[in-house]
Amino acid sequence: ILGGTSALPGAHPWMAALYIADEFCAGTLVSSCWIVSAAHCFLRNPLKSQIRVVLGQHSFNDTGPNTRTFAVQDYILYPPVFAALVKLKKVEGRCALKTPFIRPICLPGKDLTFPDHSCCKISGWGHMHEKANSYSHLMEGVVKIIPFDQCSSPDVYGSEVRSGMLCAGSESCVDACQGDSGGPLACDCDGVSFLYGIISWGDGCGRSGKPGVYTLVNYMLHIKSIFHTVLYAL
Ligand code: 4AZ
Repeated sequence: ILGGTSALPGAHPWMAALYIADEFCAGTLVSSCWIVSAAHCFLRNPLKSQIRVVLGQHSFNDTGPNTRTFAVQDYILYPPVFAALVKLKKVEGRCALKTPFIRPICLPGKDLTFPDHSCCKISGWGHMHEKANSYSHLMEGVVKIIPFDQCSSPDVYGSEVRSGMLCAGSESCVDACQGDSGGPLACDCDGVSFLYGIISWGDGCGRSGKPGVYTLVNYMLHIKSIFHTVLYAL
């Protein structure tokens, strides 16, 4: 995350750290056994045995008394909107148990939409500058939803942004960067946080006129019945 601030431990208890072979991505815990992430983290077809998911993590690559590490039972990709679902392998019959540092985020119902210019939060362990070469402790920042017509105009991303995606950015250059993808764009409604977007891609990080692009979670839930079946059948 660029231009953000340090998150307090436990402030984003749905954050998942995905160690995938020699790559790193974020993800979001949406129920005890399921993580939502980004498909491009899996495009080299990693073996399930090459993936570890750490919940309750504060600093990159750091486990401790508040973290729980899981192997992966399975993963499902939906490349058209760059989404992935990851199922955790149970330990003694269970996946994630709630703690002050581990808790799922709410999924939006199809009627929950946040209007243009809404402020939402991003968080992650990704690069803090476009040319950084290390990951960080958990950072957070606020970004604003940008009208689709603006983001799909030729001087921004043109037809690279499609339906099922949303753009968000900030005048103060808060943005996601490498290592943040798969993590949440969390929007609050009446004090409850919802997983509204998945950090996905963008032209660099924090460049003016080049906002971050996110997978629109309610779109993916409602066009792709497998996601709906998997995620709402829990
Ligand atoms: C990445 O490489 C990445 N500025 C994620 C988000 C953005 C850029 C790169 C958006 O994972």
